[in-house]
Amino acid sequence: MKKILLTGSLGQIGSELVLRLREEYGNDNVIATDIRRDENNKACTDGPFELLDVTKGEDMAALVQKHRPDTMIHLAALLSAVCEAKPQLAWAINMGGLVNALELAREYQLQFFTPSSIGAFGPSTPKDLTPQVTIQRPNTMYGVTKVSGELLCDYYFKKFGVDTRGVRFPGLISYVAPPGGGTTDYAVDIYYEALLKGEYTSFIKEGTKMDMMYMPDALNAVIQLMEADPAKLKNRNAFNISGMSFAPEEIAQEIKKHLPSFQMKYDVDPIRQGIADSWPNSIDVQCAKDEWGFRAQYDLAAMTKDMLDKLRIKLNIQG
Ligand code: AKB
Repeated sequence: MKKILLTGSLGQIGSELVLRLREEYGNDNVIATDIRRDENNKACTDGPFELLDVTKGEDMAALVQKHRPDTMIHLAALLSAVCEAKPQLAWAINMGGLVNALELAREYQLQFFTPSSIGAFGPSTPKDLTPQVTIQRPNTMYGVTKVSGELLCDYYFKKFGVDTRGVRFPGLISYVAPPGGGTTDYAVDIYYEALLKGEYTSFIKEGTKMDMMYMPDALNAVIQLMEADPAKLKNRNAFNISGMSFAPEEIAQEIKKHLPSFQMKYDVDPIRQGIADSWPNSIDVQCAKDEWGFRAQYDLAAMTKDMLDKLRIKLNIQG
């Protein structure tokens, strides 16, 4: 990666990945794009930024012609709960945007990254230590777009030789930018509410385990995979990766170690619970370890300490 163009740069991942890439590859070599501008987001202000609606292929092409990147990181997509509420729009953005981006990767021979998700699995997938290659019959529109995306990226690699790479992200937890409309969002919200209100009402029920990962590990994973020796990659789209797996009561227990009076309540949202129930309890990350050296640094305890420390500063909370 020498010159990188990102879509969806002001989202949860993009807001941090753009800055991390600018540190590694230089400000001018990382072109951030998004459908909106936000002068409070450094991804928008600390280097090149362009407005882009990813469903408009000609606009995307004009930016590739203008900036001449060698790499495209395509992040723009709707998350699981929003996809269920607006399935037609989800297809238009998640698949329409991906096809536009892949076509440019083919035409301009760009290295290509796009994330898949644990949402690419479904109710008939093995629930525990879910293998890299397994049954993928998701029953959500998010899952349908993620499996289709994985297959399409494989197709562009095999048919056109595009260097496509990707991971199946679990729920991502960060204190910088909030996620929007995901099923795993509770695991971010809980830290804010624990500090601000001393209690949290979870929309996911007790006992529902899902894979999660702290954002610094997710950013490292993207860079490590993109820099990996292609000869070592047997899989490409997309690698299972995860930092931890927990249920709501387990994250609540961990928070209580730092905030002993913290209280957890439950008011389950049937839509998001249904999505969570269709996803694995924990996935097997061995292929990512073997093929490009994936390692997550943060477990639930280390992440919780860091989240609470960083959010205290961000929210200006003493003690
Ligand atoms: C979501 O909950 O939709 C995302 C995901 C796991 O892909 N965080």
